[in-house]
Amino acid sequence: MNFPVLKNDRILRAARGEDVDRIPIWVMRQAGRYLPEFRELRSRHDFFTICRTPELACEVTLQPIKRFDLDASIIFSDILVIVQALGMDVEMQPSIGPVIIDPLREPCDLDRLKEHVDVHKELGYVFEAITLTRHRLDGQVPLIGFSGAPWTLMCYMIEGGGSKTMSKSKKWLYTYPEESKQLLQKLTDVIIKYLIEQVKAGAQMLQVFESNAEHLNLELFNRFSGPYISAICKGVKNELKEQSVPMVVFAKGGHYAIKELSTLGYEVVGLDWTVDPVKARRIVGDNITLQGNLDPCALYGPTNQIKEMVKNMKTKFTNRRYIANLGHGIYPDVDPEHLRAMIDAIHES
Ligand code: 1CP
Repeated sequence: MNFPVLKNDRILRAARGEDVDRIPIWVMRQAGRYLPEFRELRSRHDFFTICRTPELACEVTLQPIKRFDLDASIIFSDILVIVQALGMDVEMQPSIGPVIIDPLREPCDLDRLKEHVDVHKELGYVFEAITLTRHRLDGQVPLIGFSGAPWTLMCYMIEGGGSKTMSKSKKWLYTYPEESKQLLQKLTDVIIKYLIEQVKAGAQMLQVFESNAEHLNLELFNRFSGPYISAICKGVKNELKEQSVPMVVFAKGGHYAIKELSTLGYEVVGLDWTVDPVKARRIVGDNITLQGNLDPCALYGPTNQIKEMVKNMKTKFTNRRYIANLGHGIYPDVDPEHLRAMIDAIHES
C-alpha cells in the first residue's frame, strides 16, 4: 500500500524493549469530547456515522495529533462495532452512552447472532479509515488499532449498556458457563479476524481493552477472560507472522491478574491508575513493557501539580520498557491544556 516512511517509532521501540531517546506517550480516548474540535464535528454527525465514514474517522483521529506532541494515534472507532457486526443494534445516546437495543437474556438468544461474520463486509469501514489515516499521518507517528476483549463485549451484549455490577453477565458465568464460553469463543474468533485485517490495512500496534476486568476475580479471569485474550494474541501473531505488530493488553481493574496478563503473549501490559508501577514491575519482570497509568482525574488539578505527579510516575516506571498514558480514558470535562502539561512533563528529561 506504499505507506509513508515512519518518522517516529518510539512507541514501537518501547513496546519491543528497545532503547528510546525519550519516553513515548499516547492517551486513551485522546480523540474525544474534551476537545472542542471533536465536539464541533460531533454536533454535526451521529457517533456511529463518524465511525462508519472513513473521512470523518480519519479527521477525528488526527485532531489530537495536530494539537499535541503525542507519539501515537489511535483509530477513531468504538469497541461496540463488533457487537453490531454480530447483528445487534447499538445506539449512542446522549449523556447515557452506548445502548444495545435488544440485549441477550437467555442462552437461546445466542441464536440471534450471526453464525458467520464477514469482517470485510461488516467492518470494512474501519479498515478503510485505518488505511486513509495511515496515509494522512504521513509517517508522523504510528497508528494504533484496537478491539474490546471478549468478556467486556459479552457484558455489553447482556447488560445492554454500562452497568455498575455486571450482575446479569456474571449470572451467565455462574449459571450458564458452557454457553458463556460459547459466546466468548464466538467473539474471540471475530476479534482475531478483525485485528488481523486492521494490521493488513495499516495498524502498527494493537490494543485489546478488557475494560470490565474489575468485575472478575483471579478464578473467573482464568476461566472466562485470560484464555480468550491469549487466544487473540496467538491467533493474530500466527496469521501475521513477520508482519506482526506489538500488542497491548489493558485490563481495567485487573490488578489481581497482573502476573497472568504478562504471560498471555502481549509485549505490553497497560495498568490502570490503581496499580503501583513499582509493584507491577516486580510482578511482571523485565521482559514486558508497562503502559500507564496517571489517574485521569489528576488532570483536573493545577498544572504544576500535574507536572509533579508525572515526575513521580516517571521515577516509578523508569524509562525502560515504558509507554506513558493515563490509567483509563481521558474525561470529557478535562481542560486540553492540562493534558498538554502532562505531555510536556513526560517529555522533559
Ligand atoms: O457521544 C460521544 O461522542 C461518545 C463518546 C465516545 C467516544 C469519543 C464513545 C462512547 N466512544 C468513543 C471513542 C472510543 N471508544 C475510542 C476512540 C479512540 C480514542 O481512544 O481516542 C476508543 C478506543 C473507545 C473504546 C471503548 N468504548 C471502550 C474501552 C475503553 C474504556 O473506556 O474502557 C469502552 C468500554 C467503550 C464503550 C463506550 N463507548 C462510549 C462510551 C461512553 C463507552 C463507555 C460506556 C460505559 O460502559 O459506561
